[in-house]
Amino acid sequence: MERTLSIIKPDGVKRGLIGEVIKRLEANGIRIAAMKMIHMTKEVAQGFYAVHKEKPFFDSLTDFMSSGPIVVMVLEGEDVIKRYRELMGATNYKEAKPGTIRADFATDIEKNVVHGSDAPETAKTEIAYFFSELEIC
Ligand code: IDP
Ligand code: MG
Repeated sequence: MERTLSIIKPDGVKRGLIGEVIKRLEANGIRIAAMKMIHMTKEVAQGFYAVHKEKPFFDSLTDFMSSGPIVVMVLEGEDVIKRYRELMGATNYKEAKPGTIRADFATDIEKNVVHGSDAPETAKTEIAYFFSELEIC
């Protein structure tokens, strides 16, 4: 059993896509073990995306991620890190497979609706960034 961190980004929340994303998770047998809505400050977004701090898109990305509420979830299931990344689709929605969340809903390489951890170590760090063990069911 594996865990991963999922975020419905500010564009997804603003555009009314919370239900759509959750529907796809549940339809694919992915269990939601924790969920909350938060509005990150710029500093919290910078901390979350610290691995990207040298990237040219870091400032714009952290402005975007702190521009409105997000839904953060802990997902649980067998091989869930990879399975959820497959449901999300490629970072660049233009390269995402048809039927993935990003292919269907992203409008921009930055505004791509969802986040998902990319490996077991990052999943662990990212989950701990938002949730205490008591909040995970
Ligand atoms: P991921 O979300 O698919 O794991 P990462 O490379 O970790 O992709 O990048 C984190 C986020 O930064 C992306 O989801 C996207 O919102 C944004 N991003 C990535 N590459 C670019 C870019 O080239 N221009 C603008 N934003 C980008
Ligand atoms: Mg990433």
